Amino acid sequence: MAKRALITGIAGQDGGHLAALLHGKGYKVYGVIRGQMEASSPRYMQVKEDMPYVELVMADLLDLSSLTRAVQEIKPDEVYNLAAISHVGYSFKNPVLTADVTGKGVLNVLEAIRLSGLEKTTRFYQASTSEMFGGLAYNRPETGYTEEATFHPRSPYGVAKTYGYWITRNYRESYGMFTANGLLFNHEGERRGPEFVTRKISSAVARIKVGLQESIELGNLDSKRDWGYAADYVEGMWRMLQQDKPDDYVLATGETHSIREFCELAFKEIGITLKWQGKSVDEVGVDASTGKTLVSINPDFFRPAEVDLLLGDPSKAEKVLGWKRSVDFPGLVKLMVDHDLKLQPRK
Ligand code: NDP
Ligand code: GDR
Repeated sequence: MAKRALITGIAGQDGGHLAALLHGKGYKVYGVIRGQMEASSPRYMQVKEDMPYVELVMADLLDLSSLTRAVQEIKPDEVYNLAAISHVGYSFKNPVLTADVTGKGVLNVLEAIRLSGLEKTTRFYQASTSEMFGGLAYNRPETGYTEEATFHPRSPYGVAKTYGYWITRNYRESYGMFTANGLLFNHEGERRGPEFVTRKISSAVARIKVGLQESIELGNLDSKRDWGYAADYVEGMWRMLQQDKPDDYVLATGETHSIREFCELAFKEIGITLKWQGKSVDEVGVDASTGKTLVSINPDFFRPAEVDLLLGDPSKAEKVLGWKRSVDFPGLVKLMVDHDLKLQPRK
């Protein structure tokens, strides 16, 4: 019989990549979607069209009874908990909701499995994050964060995810559940939401190219991230649940780059060399050949506390899981800009 996988957050970036991967491996894939599952609702229609092979179930991370019902009906072999309020900036504005969904929501999924009596058979993946490390200078290993590094979360999102990480470990230690934390560094691609900086840039660059947009406003240009390609990372999630023993793994590229560098490479894809002028909030990125301003700073995008630099060390995942990312930083930028150029209307 085909293995059954239940994915929460099916409508998000990773949900789409993971559903495709598992479907390709012969799984029967179920996806949690929230809200009223009317055939006429745009989210339902979009997921159905995008992934016709996924069976959608209505549940909410805030609602234990809906999750328990879903788990009892499906009896999944594997549960991938990807649902969350995942935008760091948004979490500062909605910290209580973020704690409930991104933190306590993890407990609800674990409890749904346990209350269904499936704690010895259902394997559980938790979408943990590099945001738990915090990137502060005192706590920044030179060769990158490993599974053993200290947490110092810098946002309500990071704090909520840290609860999710520990409750996942606690259910492993308390009830012998097969639970794994993926400590994933930023991963991006053509499915990335437009509210995240990479997709905001790639989409703006494509629109600027066809004359639909003049320029782009960004926040902190100097933070650095370890950016990989999302399709590589969902392969790592699956591998974590295929091991003999449950454990926690970092997935990362081992390279770090600034938002500024992402901008430069993205504009290069459409033949523009960016030149930076001015300082602080008055800094602008201009087209080196025309002088036209293409990037400016809007302090509204600054965060009350920032994660300055993230760099991961994926040695353990490479060694134990045989995992390796296939797309490098320039390859990622190109893939995203090319994709967004194709979405633009033809003249
Ligand atoms: P997205 O923001 O693209 O997707 C998150 C999904 O969670 C959305 O589909 C959203 O549903 C769903 N969701 C939000 N609230 C609820 C709720 N109350 N009940 C049920 N579903 C809900 O995230 P990604 O795909 O990028 O990331 C997947 C997971 O991995 C997240 O948990 C994220 O925090 C984590 N992560 C992501 C990294 C990355 O770089 N992408 C790195 C490390 C961790 P809706 O569509 O209805 O809004
Ligand atoms: P991040 O991703 O916070 O790392 O969380 P995001 O793309 O939102 O920000 C990355 C960095 O870019 C800076 N930045 C901007 N960010 C956004 N969104 N919009 C802007 O205009 C902008 N300008 C500059 C930010 O300040 C930040 O330093 C992502 C999410 O997917 C999390 O769910 C996940 O856990 C982590 O990655 C790993």
